[in-house]
Amino acid sequence: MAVERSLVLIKPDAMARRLAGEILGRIEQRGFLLRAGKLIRVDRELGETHYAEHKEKPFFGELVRFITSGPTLALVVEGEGAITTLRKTIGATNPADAEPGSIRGDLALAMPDNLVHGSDSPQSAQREIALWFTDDELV
Ligand code: IDP
Ligand code: MG
Repeated sequence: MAVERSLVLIKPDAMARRLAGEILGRIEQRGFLLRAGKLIRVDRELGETHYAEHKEKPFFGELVRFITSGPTLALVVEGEGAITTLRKTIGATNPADAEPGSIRGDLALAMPDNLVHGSDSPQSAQREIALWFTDDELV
């Protein structure tokens, strides 16, 4: 499998619940490497742009309110299968369907507050990393 990069967001619910260390620990223990990181209070424009693919969904307003509700820890992680394998570590979008052992399956119950974001394809990863980070923030 190819070495890939993914945008990871430790979302405001995870920050409020003091789960940033737990979540980052699981990602690091799986073997992924941190290439960039910053704590951001997401504004409406960034939230709407990041989640633009969901603009027409009934939960879009709730989703943007959620992602702008408190600090988010944005990260770029790298490793083999950093897209698909990392999304397995994160677990299914709806925590009710997420397998025990995954981050969402162990630590979350509902949506939109499902703790963590991981890019869903190489194209999404490229778009999202460019949206959240400048080139010189990647180490
Ligand atoms: P993903 O985060 O697993 O990639 P997406 O389908 O891209 O899932 O949805 C983006 C985010 O929108 C989810 O992580 C979750 O926070 C929120 N979300 C998705 N579906 C719903 C819903 O039906 N109700 C409320 N929030 C939702
Ligand atoms: Mg998604």
